[in-house]
Amino acid sequence: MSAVAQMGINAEEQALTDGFQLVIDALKLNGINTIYGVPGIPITDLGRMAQAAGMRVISFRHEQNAGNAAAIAGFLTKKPGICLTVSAPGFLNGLTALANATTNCFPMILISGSSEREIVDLQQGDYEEMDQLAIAKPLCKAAFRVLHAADIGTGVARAIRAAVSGRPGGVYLDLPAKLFAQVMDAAAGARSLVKVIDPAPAQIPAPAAVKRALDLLKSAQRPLIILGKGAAYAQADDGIRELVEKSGIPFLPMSMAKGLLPDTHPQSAGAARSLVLKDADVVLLIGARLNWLLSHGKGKTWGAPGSKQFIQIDIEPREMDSNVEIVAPLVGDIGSCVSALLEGMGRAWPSPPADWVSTVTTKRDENIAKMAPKLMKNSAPMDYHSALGALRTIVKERPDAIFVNEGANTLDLARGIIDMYQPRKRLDVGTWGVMGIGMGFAVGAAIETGKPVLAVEGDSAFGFSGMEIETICRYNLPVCVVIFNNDGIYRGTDVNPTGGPDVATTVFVKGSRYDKMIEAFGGVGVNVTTPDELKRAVNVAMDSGKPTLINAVIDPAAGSESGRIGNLNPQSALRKK
Ligand SMILES: Cc1ncc(C[n+]2csc(CCOP(=O)(O)OP(=O)(O)O)c2C)c(N)n1
Ligand SMILES: [Mg+2]
Repeated sequence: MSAVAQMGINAEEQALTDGFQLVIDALKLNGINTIYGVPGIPITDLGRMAQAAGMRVISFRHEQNAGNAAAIAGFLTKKPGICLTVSAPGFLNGLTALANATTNCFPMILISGSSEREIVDLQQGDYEEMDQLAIAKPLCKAAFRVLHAADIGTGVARAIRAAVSGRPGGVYLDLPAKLFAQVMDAAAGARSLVKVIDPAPAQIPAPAAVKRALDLLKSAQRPLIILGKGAAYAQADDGIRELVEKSGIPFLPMSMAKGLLPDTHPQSAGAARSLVLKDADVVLLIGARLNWLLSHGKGKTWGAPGSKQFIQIDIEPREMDSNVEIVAPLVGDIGSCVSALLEGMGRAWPSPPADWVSTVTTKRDENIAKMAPKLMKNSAPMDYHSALGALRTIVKERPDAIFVNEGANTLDLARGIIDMYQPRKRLDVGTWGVMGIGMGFAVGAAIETGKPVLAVEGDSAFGFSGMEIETICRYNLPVCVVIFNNDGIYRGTDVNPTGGPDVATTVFVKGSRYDKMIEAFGGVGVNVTTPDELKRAVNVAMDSGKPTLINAVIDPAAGSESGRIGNLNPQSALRKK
């Protein structure tokens, strides 16, 4: 072939684009610059090309952890986090994270490669054959498949809108292998892309609904504000703080709303939870759902039947009345609803009755004082309180670090003991109480925020995503993992009732040294047995920013069954304890 003819072909190639490139261009056009995933057929080259195109492509050891990283990226940034997987098994591994994201209202998009439609639909046994779209549909907010390169722009745009508009959630985007190799004219390809304008439009509450809510709130004798993780997601931090402070009403943060206002705020009722839930007469829910975490808004926790009236702010109209009657529903996005309430409150909003406020603060201060001595013990073996007492000081001194937390006792006690000072710094097991979010959340949070991460993990909880410490070392992320090692699930002391050679179902190898695991990947491992040693080791890790894993030896007898939710274990009348 002549040199001139060769040049002609090159020029022609330059004027073409393909499915791989269009997916990357569509994401970048919409400001999405990070992908979390695991490579393999048919998406290996997609990851390579995305990296070559300047995107951050973070490869994990298991898709569930990549999915959790994407989900928490969505929570922290209000942009959908992207998880990229291979077909069938990789897709299924990512699906747990997608379902969990949807349950928690985190915007994410699971993009999975899939096998050839012709073969899948005839069930002829293709490589990693699975009808992924059908399987994903009931587990997420929306699911789409793109068959033609010219539709990639529309597919990505629809996925983004579905993930972040209204109540955020998980979206599945199915991209069959053949799509990536499809070639089309580059100019037509560029024109086919869609930049999503205003992906999460404000939803303004109706004035009558705002008035109804304020009238009820004003009439309250014992008002309470409950902040949920939706309030944290909204990034309406200043407005929410102003609303709480202007109203003078005690507030209770749900777990991932901690720090929206500091836990040390004078109006915080965090340490008087039982009292405020039982005795409040009007409750304003801001981005918090009346699910199991709030005992469904009824029963013993909530005091006398009929003693409560609820005002609820939620972007999803169908959330109203899901568990109990909502007397004043306020449907809209949280930022707009809070602004409308503030405006309606005017200048002269009356303070809540002083005896209510002082009852709450007295109870809170009593409970805090009761707890204090337990947090100060410096002995071995550590119990949860003494170990958490050490970490509590560290978080106070480093309020902008991100705190990731999972486990049973390790979770429930840390939630109560560790005060948070800034919004969106506490990331945990969320609505499902799922184990396995730890390392995915830690990686996602470190990548998205650039802040140091402190992940406090039960030894069981850690095991669900533990292999990702290699990922943390590979990307040299400023993550310090502390494992509360009590030799098992809830406790390390159970015995096999038969006396047989198998250990009990809830216990692990005694005296495990998780710190040695990270050394295999060049990270720093430390074994600690006292709160002072723990404090020292965490401070060194946080100062250095080096990937660190601290094995914190906890008394195997210290925990209780299922942490704080042992009451949810079914009890048969036949089973004597
Ligand atoms: C995916 C998943 N599997 C199982 C569970 C049940 N579960 C709840 S807490 C927990 C582990 C608790 O042990 P650990 O993390 O060591 O915390 P500890 O109470 O011992 O401090 C398990 C397995 C769950 N919540 N999620
Ligand atoms: Mg444990």
